[in-house]
Amino acid sequence: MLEEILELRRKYDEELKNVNSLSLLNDLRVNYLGKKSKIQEFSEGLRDLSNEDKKEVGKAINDTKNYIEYSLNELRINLELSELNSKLTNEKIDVTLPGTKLNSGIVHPITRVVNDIEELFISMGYDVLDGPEVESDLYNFEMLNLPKGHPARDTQDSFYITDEILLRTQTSPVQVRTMLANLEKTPIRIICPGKTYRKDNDDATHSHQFTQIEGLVVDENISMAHLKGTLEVFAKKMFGEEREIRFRPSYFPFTEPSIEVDISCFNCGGKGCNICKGSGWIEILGAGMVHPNVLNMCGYDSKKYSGFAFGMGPERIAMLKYGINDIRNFYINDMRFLNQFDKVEKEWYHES
Ligand code: 2NL
Repeated sequence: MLEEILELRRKYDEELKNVNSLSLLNDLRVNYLGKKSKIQEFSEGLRDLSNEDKKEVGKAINDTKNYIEYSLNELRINLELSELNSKLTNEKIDVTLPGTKLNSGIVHPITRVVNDIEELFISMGYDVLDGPEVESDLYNFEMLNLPKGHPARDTQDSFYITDEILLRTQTSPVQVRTMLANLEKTPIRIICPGKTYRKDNDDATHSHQFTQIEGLVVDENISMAHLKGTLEVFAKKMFGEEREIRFRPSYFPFTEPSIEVDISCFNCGGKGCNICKGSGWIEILGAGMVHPNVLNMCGYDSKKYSGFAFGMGPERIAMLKYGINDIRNFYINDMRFLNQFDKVEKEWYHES
C-alpha cells in the first residue's frame, strides 16, 4: 500500500503541473481529497492492517493528505493573485483622458429676474411666499376691494373654473391669505412671485399666462416715503445706480392713493430715445398705499395700521433689461433664444 501511496503522489505532482486555473484546481481537489478519492479509499483500507502497518501506512496517508492540501492552497493563492493582476491590467482606465463635457443648460431669463428680485428683497428683510394658482373669487377679487360687478374687473378678465373658482389674475391673493392667517396681526413684509393668468389674446406684449411679483408691507406709520425709498433701491439694483424714479398718479381698486412708477431711461439717461419713446422715462410697475377696505377685510385695523403694495411683471423687466421685443420668446423654448443667456449666466457665476 505504501508503494501505491507513493505512486498516487507522483501522479498528483504530474497533474498539478498542468493546473493553470482556479476551476481546474478545484477539480484536482475533488479528485484527490474528495469522498471518492484514492486517499479516502486508503484510509478505509487501514482497518484491515496490523497495528504495526496501521501506524506506518496511516502516517504515509496523513503526510500525503497534508502535502496535497498544502500544495493546493499554495497554488490557489498564486492563481488568485495572477487572476487579480490580469484583471487590473485589462481593466485599467486612463484617468488623464479628457472627460465628456456635459451640457448643463441655463437658468431661464424669467427665473433669473425673479431670483435677482427675491435676493434683493430678502436682503431688506422680506419673506418670499407662494400660494395656489387656482383661487377663489373671494381672495382674488372680493377681498381686494373688487366686488362682483366692479368695472375694474374687466381689466383682469379671468379663466373661470366655476362661478366662484378661477385661475388667479395676480398674486395678491397670497398676500390676502397671509394677512388673514396672521392672527396676532403682527407687521408684514413679503413678496409673492408666481404664475398668473388673464384672458388676453397673445401678442408681442400680452400673454394669457405670465409671471408676477407683488410686494406688501403692513405696519404702523407706513407712508408713501417708505414705498418710494424701497422702489428706488429696487430700480437702482435692477437697472443701474444712476437710475432715478418718478411717481405718477394712477388708479387701482386695492390701493389709495395709487401710482405708476417710472425709471429714468437706462438707454439714453433721460434725454429721450426710441426705447423711452422720447420721454426719458420708462414705466416699470404699479403701486400704492393699501386701501383701508383691504386692511379691514383682512383683519388689520386701518386706523392703527397702514401699508404699501406694489406689483410688477418680470417678463416686462427682462424685456427691458435684455432688449427683448416679443414676450412670446419666453414661452416657446427656442434654444436659439435661450442660449443667448448663457453668457449672462456665466458672468453671474463668475465663470470664464
Ligand atoms: C398692477 C400693479 C399692484 C398691488 C398690485 C396689492 C396687494 C394687496 C393690497 C393692495 Cl394685498 N395692493 N397689490 C397694488 C398696486 C399695484 O400691481 O399693475 N396691477 C394690476
